[in-house]
Amino acid sequence: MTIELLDLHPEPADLRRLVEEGLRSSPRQLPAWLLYDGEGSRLFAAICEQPEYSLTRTELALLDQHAKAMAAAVGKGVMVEFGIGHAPKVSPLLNAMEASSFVALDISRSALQEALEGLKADHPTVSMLGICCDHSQLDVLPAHPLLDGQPLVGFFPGSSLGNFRPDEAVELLRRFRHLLRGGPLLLGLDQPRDPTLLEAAYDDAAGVSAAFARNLLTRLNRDLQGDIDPTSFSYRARWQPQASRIEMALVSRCDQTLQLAGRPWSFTSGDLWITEHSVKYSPTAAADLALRAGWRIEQRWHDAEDHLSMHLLLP
Ligand code: AVI
Repeated sequence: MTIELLDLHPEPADLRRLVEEGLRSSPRQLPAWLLYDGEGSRLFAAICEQPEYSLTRTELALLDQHAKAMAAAVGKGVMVEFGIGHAPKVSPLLNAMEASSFVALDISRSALQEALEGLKADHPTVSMLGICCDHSQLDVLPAHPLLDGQPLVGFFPGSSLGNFRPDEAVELLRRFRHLLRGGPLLLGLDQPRDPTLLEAAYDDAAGVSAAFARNLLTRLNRDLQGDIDPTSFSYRARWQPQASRIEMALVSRCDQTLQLAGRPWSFTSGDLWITEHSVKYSPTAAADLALRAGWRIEQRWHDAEDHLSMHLLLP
């Protein structure tokens, strides 16, 4: 049983266009997936280990506890995980589903490779396919024997949907409905809670969240011939109650002009470069979102404190 990788990663020309669009917008903000080059994916895995960031631990425990019930509820099918990252969560589900194949998508080739190799060690009989791509732009899954004619089960854990604007989140859920060809989707979302805890989760004492945000600048320097000094930006994470989200931003420490993608970009001291939003959905808000995208929530599993839920969405 092998691991196969397909590369549908965006071309550098697309990257330049996206970055120019994002830096011309007000406030300045780029798509969150740009945070996940190899180093960004490694730093995100380190965030998941921080004591302040409980999301990953809570979700893993929830999956361990309810994998059998989830497997029974989704039925038979090839599991397709959107955005697997460095540290896969799918293991208990593969066991409970007695899976013979698994397909993972991720924007980072190195994270994808590493995640599938790690999974393979625990599931040697499962055939694995990795697709390196931006799943928010994918119109169809590529033709492949693991996918062709098979019923599919989607898996989108980690509250990653929260990193999209609500209108984009609806669009993404619609896209998944189309990609999954009538199959169900397991969607993990964390919920609004004490703002002090949330702000600490996104600005940990060890500075890993700040390093993750600054790595975006290092990545852009490398990929688009920039001269940005990452230390010329400070980092902050703020809870914005009206939008039910954490805003993560780099803040220019001084007046400066950067070179990037072959042109200058001016920042005055205090100017924001938003790196990410993380929207927190209550169960009601999640149900509303699902409905707008043509899904309905059939079932919900949550932790004891009701901070995080795994939802079963049916078309
Ligand atoms: C991947 N995603 C769900 C994380 C989150 O919680 O919004 C990204 C993250 N960024 C900084 N910390 C975590």
